[in-house]
Amino acid sequence: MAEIYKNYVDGKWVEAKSGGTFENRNPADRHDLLGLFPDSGPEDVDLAVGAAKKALPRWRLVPAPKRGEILFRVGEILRRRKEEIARVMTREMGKILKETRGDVQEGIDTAYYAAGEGRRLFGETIPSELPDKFAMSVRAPVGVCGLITPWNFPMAIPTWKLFPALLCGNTVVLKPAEDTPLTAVKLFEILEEAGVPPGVANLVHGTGEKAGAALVRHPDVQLVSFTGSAAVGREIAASCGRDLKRVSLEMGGKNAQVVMEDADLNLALEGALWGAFGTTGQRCTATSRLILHRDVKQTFTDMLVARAEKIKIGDGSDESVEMGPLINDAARQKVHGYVQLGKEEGARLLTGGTIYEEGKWIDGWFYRPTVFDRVSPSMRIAQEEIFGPVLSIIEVKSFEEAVEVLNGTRYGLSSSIYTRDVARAFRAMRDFEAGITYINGPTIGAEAHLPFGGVKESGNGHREAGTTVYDIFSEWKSVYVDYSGKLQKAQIDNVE
Ligand code: UN1
Repeated sequence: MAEIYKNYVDGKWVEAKSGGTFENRNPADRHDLLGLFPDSGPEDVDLAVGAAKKALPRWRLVPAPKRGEILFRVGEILRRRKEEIARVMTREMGKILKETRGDVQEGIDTAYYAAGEGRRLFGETIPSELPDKFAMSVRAPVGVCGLITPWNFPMAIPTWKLFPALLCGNTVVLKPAEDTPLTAVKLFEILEEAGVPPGVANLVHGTGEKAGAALVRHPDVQLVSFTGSAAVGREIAASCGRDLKRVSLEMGGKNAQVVMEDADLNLALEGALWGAFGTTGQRCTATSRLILHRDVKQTFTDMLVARAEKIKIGDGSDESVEMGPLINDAARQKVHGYVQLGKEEGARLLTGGTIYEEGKWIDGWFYRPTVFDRVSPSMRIAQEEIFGPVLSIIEVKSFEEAVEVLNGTRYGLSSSIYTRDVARAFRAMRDFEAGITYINGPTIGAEAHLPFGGVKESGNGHREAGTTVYDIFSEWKSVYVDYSGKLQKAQIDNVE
């Protein structure tokens, strides 16, 4: 019998009202069933939002340093349970243990950061224009927040949203991706153990179409924070726009690594391999375009292909494996479809481009590391997010052309350049259209205490992580205190 998991609403573990469930299976082995999870609908979302609304008046009055102390305990428990959660995550999501440990670590770092922020959460004091008058700005919570998160970082991304939201005094409902619900259950067990009061954080499982959409549309949800595809983000933004809700979106990328002729090629090679094939290419920050200066193109391409062919594919729970499966069958079909398209568009397939099903791997969603050469910047494989281990090489003649190619997509999340020329490095920092730029590092590796997000269709102007995420989850209020004892009109009304 498969284990049956539940939603977490108002401090209790409950089934979906309909009694319906969905399966959670291991992407490395489709016969491995992790459990059944509630297939929630609008009525379940309504209960969770109701609980969050009810808990808000008390939670917003808990002093921020105290809210921070609870989050510190969350971090401590996450640290204690790191290995157990990493193993669960590898089993439900597929990425290798080193990476799932990193994913949990990002949650730990985010918890500690939020805990510290509880003793800051700064506003400003500003001198008033008038005598005997004091002016300041303070932060207030926004209200009930609906959080919708993807499967590729099953712990890190929920914590990026949840911890700052709670620290600011909001209450939340999380709808995690249906491919990775068990990691979310672990997180909520920890919130409960750390002493997050009932109703403050609620968990509703289910699909985006049913549970996610109901959360976005619920009239008592004041803020929606979503990480996922640009197509879904657009729908969410439209719905929130109509209802005048605050909405923060982190969406796709078509991130590029530039390798100039003066680069340290061995260093750039390690970066490209990690950026393109780490997490099987399923990071929003993954490297999917490699822009090579023509003077190093052939050498670098040969080095890359030789190494890509040696990557050990398999079940991520085996410590010697370097690349796990894709998340599910649909993802693999999408990746394979793009590979066919690349060939039709005239790109040259150098390696990979096939499903990997040797031996027992026939039961998982494995795909070979794939490299295309002779890709032109306008091809669809160079423009659209593939979200798999597929890297497209584009040759350029100059730094200026590299910038133009790098900027020539709808997206602008992460970017990278390998060069030894300090002037070029600074030009890249200035001219790359991206929320994140790495100099002599791959496109992945964002740290939890710096702003994370992208320009153009990668986002809608917000930044998670860093200090900036605290602006998403708080409302600014300006406060004036007049101690003159008389009516002092505003400065503009006193000017002769
Ligand atoms: C994502 O790509 O979906 O920079 C998040 C990184 C991680 C976070 C990535 N710290 O790769």
